[in-house]
Amino acid sequence: MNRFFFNSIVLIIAAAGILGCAPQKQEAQRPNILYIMSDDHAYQAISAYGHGLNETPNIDRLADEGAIFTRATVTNSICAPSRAVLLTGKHSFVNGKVDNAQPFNWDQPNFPKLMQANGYQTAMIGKIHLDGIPQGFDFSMVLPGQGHYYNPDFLIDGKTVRKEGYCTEIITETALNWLKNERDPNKPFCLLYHQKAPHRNWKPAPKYLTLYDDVTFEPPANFFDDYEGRGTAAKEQEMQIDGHARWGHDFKMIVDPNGDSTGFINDLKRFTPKQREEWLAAYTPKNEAFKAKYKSLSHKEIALWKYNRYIKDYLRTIKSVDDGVGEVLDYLEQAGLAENTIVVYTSDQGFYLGEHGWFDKRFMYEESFRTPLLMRYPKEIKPGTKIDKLVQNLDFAPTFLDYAEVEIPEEMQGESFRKLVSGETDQWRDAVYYTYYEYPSVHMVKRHYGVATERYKLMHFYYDIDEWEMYDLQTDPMEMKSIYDDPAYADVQEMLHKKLEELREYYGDSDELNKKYLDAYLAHRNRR
Ligand code: SGN
Ligand code: CA
Repeated sequence: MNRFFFNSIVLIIAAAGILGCAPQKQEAQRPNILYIMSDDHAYQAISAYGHGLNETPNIDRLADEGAIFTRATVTNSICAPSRAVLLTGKHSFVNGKVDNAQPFNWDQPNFPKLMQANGYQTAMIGKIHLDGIPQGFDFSMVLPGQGHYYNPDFLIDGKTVRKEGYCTEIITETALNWLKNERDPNKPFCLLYHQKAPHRNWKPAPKYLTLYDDVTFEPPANFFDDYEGRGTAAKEQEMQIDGHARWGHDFKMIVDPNGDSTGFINDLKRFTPKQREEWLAAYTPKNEAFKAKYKSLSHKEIALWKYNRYIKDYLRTIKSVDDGVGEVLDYLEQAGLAENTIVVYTSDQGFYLGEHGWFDKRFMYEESFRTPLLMRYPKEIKPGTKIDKLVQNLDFAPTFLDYAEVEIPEEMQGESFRKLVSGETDQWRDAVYYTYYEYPSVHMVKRHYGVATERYKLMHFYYDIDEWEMYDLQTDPMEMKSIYDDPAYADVQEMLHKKLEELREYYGDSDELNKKYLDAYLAHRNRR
């Protein structure tokens, strides 16, 4: 072959690469991302975590065929801030969305925007809970605010559309339809499939209204907690199942045991006549049976009934979430997409299922600080992988960008856990930082921040109190007694204070920032 001819061939091959052949090949190899998130789904209510409460066979498939994270945590245990963190990869005090009340700035970089700019097709379907039009998505269909379980409204390209049916099922159908019919099969996709369930006030699907009717659940060992051994914040919260949950809104009584109307009837106005009829047929007999014996029950028996009504409705809504995960995983398999799709299941935070007598979240205590995290990617993650390291929701954005081969912006504060979950490294951070701001507000959980290591936790509650709490999770996994003032732990206390200061400095948090966000919060409340 003469030299000129050879060089020409090289040039032609190179040009073909630049003009599209080579990148297209590479494009086909970049993984799809299916990011499934539910709202307030406690790890205690996923059977793969082994708590024995319920069965979630479809979510469990991700752990069997991929990885389960036992100590994934959030940086701020509340809905909208958690979503802002996962999109931006930055702590609340940096992305600005510190509580549910203050506005979110969509103009800052987020991982879907970056993936979109780098050849991915992106979609957001379900609950986002961030005001404003979502940025970074080729398609978005989101619930305005909290959304409704029955016949929910959705915002599609800024327009409100009411859809008849059950929210969890509608979100699943829409996600499946997007995967099957709407997306461009020549591009890798990134789909955020985000359920509203199992958020309060737990309304099950018509087909699950009587699920668990024949079961009695035992509450956690610390359900009747008296909060001795902890500070003022634990004592003054307003999230007790027996105390703060309401007869109508939470326990689904139209008339309470004392004969007073609860207002719950208004919730049923949104239902179609058929939905209402099915609902009443399922709940009226249970409610009447309880009311008939109410006066003869002890306080403790009533508390246990409340716990059962709460946990059953909560788990019923999860059943539909798990069904949806199954449908979507089945579709990936049928369509030949399972191998090249990273599937993540997580929640915006954890939740109390009666631990300390509570529902809701917000505290840095384990049940709401932790969040479930399961992940499958057959190409890199070995089936049955278990990760105990301290990953956080802060890490999602950099992790997804890493898989998508998109440069991770300097301003993102999380770390990609790609190499951790593939087993390529076991090097990881040894402590995480936490902040919580929404106070005074519903459930009255005081402002706090803190640091957690694998074994210990230190928290500072501030604003209208100034109290420190410290826990040894090895000797006290239920966090029943603060050891902050225990002389035997003086060295640990010193170590944790040091770590806390290091992390605040590293991430850029300070008392001044706390003050700034407090002032903005109080001003926002006064305007309303
Ligand atoms: C609502 C709920 C609260 C819940 C917040 C925040 N009350 O106010 O129980 O803590 O949302 O939840 S309800 O009357 O609407 O049920 S979050 O997940 O959006 O942060
Ligand atoms: Ca939530």
